Order: sequence, then C-alpha cells, then structure tokens
Amino acid sequence: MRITKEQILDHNQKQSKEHNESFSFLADQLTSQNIDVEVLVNQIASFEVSIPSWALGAGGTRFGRFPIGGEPGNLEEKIEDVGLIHALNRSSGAISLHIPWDTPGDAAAINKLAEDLNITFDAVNSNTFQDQPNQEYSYKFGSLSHTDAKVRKQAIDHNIEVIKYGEALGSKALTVWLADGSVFPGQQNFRKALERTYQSLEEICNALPDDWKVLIEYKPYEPNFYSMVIPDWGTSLLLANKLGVKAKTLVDLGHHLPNTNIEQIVSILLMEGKLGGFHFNDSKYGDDDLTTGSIKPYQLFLIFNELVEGTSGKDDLEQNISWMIDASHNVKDPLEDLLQSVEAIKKSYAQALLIDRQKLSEARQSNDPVGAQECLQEAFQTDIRPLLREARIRSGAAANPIGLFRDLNVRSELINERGSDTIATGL
Ligand code: AOS
Ligand code: ZN
Ligand code: ZN
Ligand code: ZN
Repeated sequence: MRITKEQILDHNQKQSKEHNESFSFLADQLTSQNIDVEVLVNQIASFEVSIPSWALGAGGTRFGRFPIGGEPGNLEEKIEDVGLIHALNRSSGAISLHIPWDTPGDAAAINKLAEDLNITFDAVNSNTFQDQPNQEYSYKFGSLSHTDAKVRKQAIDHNIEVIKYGEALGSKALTVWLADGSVFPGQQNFRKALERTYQSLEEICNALPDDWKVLIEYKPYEPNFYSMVIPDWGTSLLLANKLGVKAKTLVDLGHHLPNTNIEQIVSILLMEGKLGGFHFNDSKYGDDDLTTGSIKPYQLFLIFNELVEGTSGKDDLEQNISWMIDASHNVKDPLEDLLQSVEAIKKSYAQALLIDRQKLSEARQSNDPVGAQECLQEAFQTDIRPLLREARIRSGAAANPIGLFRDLNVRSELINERGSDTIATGL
C-alpha cells in the first residue's frame, strides 16, 4: 500500500481552516517574543528521526506476543512500512537495520525500493547477543569480550560483515550493542573483559571506512545479570576516547538506572565531541522501550535543551548525531506508535528552540534559579502543536498523521495484503 499526494492534500484541505487559525494565533504570539517563525518552521520541518527495522511488528514480553496482523515479513515490507510513516510525517526518511534479522539480499533492489520511497539507511546494527544457525561458536559467555579468541574473532568478523552490508546501502555508522557481562559475582574479571572488548572494538574500527563512525551503546543491566561489560556512559566514553575519532557514544534513553540525569550526560558528551547518536524511547522502570515522550516529556525537553545549547546550530545538530528510535510495541499498532514517538521528539526539539537563550544565560550568570526556571517553563508550556502541523503541511506531510492513518485504514489494508497471521523479526 502507498499513500498518495492527493490523499494527503485532500486530508490537509479539510483541516486547513482550523489549522490556519491556530497557527496564525501562535505565530503572532511568537513573533511578539522576537522569535523568527519562518526560521523555526524550517528547522522543525527538516529535522528527521530514523525508524528501527526491529520495531515494525508487534513486540512481546516473556509472557507472549500478540501479533496485530499485516506485519512486515521481510526487509522489503519493512522499508515499505517506513515509507508509509514517512509519507504521513515527512520526518522519518531513514531506517536503521539490524543484521542478521534484516540482512539485505539484493542490495541493488533494496536501494531502488528505498529510493522510490525517499528512504535512506541510518546506522546498521550488529547482533552478537544471539546465536545464529550455522554459527561455529556460542555467545553464551560473551562475544567481543569472550575469554576465547576464536569467539571474539567470530564476533569481530560479524561486525565487519555488517559494515559491508551497510556500505552497499549508503549507511555511515555501525551501532554496537553488547549483552556481554556476567551473571554471578566472581564469574568474570571486569578489567580483562573490558580490555578484550576494547581490543575487539579496535579491530572493528580498523575495518571502518573513513567516513563512518561506530556508536557504542551502554546499558546498566540485563535481567538476570550481575554485571555488564559496558554498563554506563563513562565506560562507553572511555572506550570511544581510546578508540579515536571514529568512535562515539550512543545514548539509549532506557539504558540508565531510574532518575539518572540523562540531560547532563548529553551535555558532557557533546562537550567532548563524543555524542554519536540516540536511541529514543521512554521508560518508567527500566529498558521499557515505550513511546518516546509518553512518560517523561519534561526530561526529553531538557535533553533537547542541552542539544540546542551544546551545538552551534541546526546544521551541527543534524550532521553529527544519529537520531534513531529504539522501541518495542506490545499493545499499540507499531506504525501509530512510531508516529507518536517522532512527533514527541520533534516537539521537544521545537520547544527547546523557543528557549530565550540570552535570558537564560543572564539568569545563570546572576545566580537566579527562579528566572532560569521561568525561561524553561515559558518554552515548555507553550502549546506549539500548530507549529509542528505547519511544518508538516509545508513539507507535504499530513496535518494529522495518525488521523489520516486511521481514515485510510492503513492497518486493514496491510492485513489484506499480507494476511493476519504475520510475524516481524525484531524485539
Ligand atoms: C538493547 O537493549 C539495545 O537497546 C539495542 O539497541 C537494541 O534494542 C537492539 O539492538 C535491538 O535488538
Ligand atoms: Zn538501544
Ligand atoms: Zn535497550
Ligand atoms: Zn531500550
């Protein structure tokens, strides 16, 4: 199924009166605060967030999986789903692939399909946290950190193979997430495990094309684990520093212990030029992989406050950081959920752009916490939805992406095409 320009125009036409009223009201309000609305709309319109290939089907927990039907059964169908999201919001023009779950067979054909749908390829993800059929050695006791050099080599070779797949698709980054760690105290020599991981990553870095980066994810725990080899941003940063310019840290919002100050981590990584990318999601307790902005929207806003503050401008923001979602959907339609996440991310970005930086900096300089808070709240409390809608309409997206998704019965169409008994690879 494809969504046509006519369908979008028709939908937008129906919303135009109401939208124009609310937008011009907001635009006047912002203009009187000396904000250049045109610049703002363009900044919002051009900000895009990539979709993970592993989040396009219904996810599950250890209790079960409840398929919703019409799920993509192969990489082509996943790209088509991202094409649907992008057609609706014009803000999700890239997919992040997971190998081997989504290994591209015929790269030329995949590229052609992606091009037709205006989709490019963001970071490719390796997988050394599961054993694959036909693989010689097991990752039961780790991969890049394994005590046995043969297992490490297998894991290194897999990462190099993933880079090759990515190169054929025009990707520019490799994301490494490791489930390496130990289950019991005493099981692993912390220092040796980290040292081996560093050496393995160094070999992967050596195989990395010049214009690529490697993004190192960290995570404090896995259920049942006692220790992770890369448990936190400090360890990821340490590795990235040792590995050199191509290596950067990836911040997955769900990979922190409760109440960690993620915005502060973001600011320090930015300061060091080591913020490589994000896996956006939200959580209440752990790595819940919930819709971005559904639990802690203020935290998301504060993260974007640091991003806007720590980069000289939009170009910087877009060029050096990979913006990706990492989510799992157990009770929502994944496509609707992803639309919600992208919207929440862009909303936080837009709100952060509204902050009066001059005023904020003065309040900080004069040690005025009340003034500083007022600056943040002024931006955070502004209802900027008309601004996002305007940016969408101008870029050819739907005024109300989820509304149109439902009006067009996209899910039933997909079920008609693909059947109701479908399973998508992924989380
Ligand atoms: C795992 O917790 C990490 O967030 C990974 O980034 C991601 O979920 C995984 O690579 C997908 O399997
Ligand atoms: Zn992640
Ligand atoms: Zn995760
Ligand atoms: Zn997560």
